Amino acid sequence: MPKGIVLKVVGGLFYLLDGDRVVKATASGKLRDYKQIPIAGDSVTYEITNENEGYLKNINQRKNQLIRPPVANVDQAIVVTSLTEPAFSSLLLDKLLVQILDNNIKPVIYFSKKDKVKDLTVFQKYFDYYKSIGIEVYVGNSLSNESTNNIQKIFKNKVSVVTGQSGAGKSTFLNSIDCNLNLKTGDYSSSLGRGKHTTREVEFLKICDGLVADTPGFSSMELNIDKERLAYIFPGFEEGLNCKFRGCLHEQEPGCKIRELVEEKKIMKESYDNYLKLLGTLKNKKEVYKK
Ligand SMILES: Nc1nc2c(ncn2[C@@H]2O[C@H](COP(=O)(O)OP(=O)(O)OP(=O)(O)O)[C@@H](O)[C@H]2O)c(=O)[nH]1
Ligand SMILES: [Mg+2]
Ligand SMILES: [Zn+2]
Repeated sequence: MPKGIVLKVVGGLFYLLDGDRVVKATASGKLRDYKQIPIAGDSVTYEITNENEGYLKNINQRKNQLIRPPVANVDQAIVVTSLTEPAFSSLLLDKLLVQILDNNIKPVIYFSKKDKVKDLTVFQKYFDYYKSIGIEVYVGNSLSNESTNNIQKIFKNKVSVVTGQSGAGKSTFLNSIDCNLNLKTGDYSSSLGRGKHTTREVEFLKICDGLVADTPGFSSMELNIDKERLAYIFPGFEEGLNCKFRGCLHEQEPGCKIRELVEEKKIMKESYDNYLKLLGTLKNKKEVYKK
């Protein structure tokens, strides 16, 4: 049976990429017969019914998946983070990184809109820090393809997804990598403090010998993870995970290696504070849930 990758899902129709052709498939039988509902990025088998039409038969097991945006089987997630409009937030960046790392996906950071920033040195500490903890970091102006030329290589033979706030510049970034994509972009609204939710659906596109999913941005997001897992996968904590106590939440526990690394400035204090904030939110959530 032929195989394909789900490029996008629109109103019950699945657009499947099989080699060079795109097949529009409906789901055979009822969707509830599937153990999972097919999402973009799924690898599926299908039956051909017409020239470019078919029935989706089966979803192959996913190697990973993100809930928001809903995509499966990606090699890397590129977090598009604007330095301004919308304003940079290291808390949001850390939150996004947590979500990606929690799903065993490799994160890459692209800081956009460097041309709009008067003094770029203000942000240098973030560029340096995220690099120092092993994350690929790029800084660019997506309106000039000159500055995104050196990023093209990361898409080669990979399945990627871009994620980030509405208005951060995800679609503009992808257009700058390949102007044939011609993705719709929208203005930043200073009264709303965010973009205008221009991209409406998750869609995989061919780019630089790879596939990339443009996705709708969001204005807020909630983490769905337990505290122990947060303490384990938080970006930058990897090196220090030999605290004295197993399951250390890196708060006030004696012999906490993470706190030592914060003291030694190997973990950025601001990022550690973000960790404590996220931990606090998760703790409160549980209490509410128990009541
Ligand atoms: N000056 C400048 N403007 C940019 C840059 N990147 C994006 N923009 C602008 O930011 C606005 C929002 O860009 P989009 O690409 O639509 O943002 P998005 O992240 O795709 O937003 P959603 O689809 O709503 O999630 C547009 O007006 C872009 O022209 C950049 O690097 N420099
Ligand atoms: Mg967009
Ligand atoms: Zn600890």
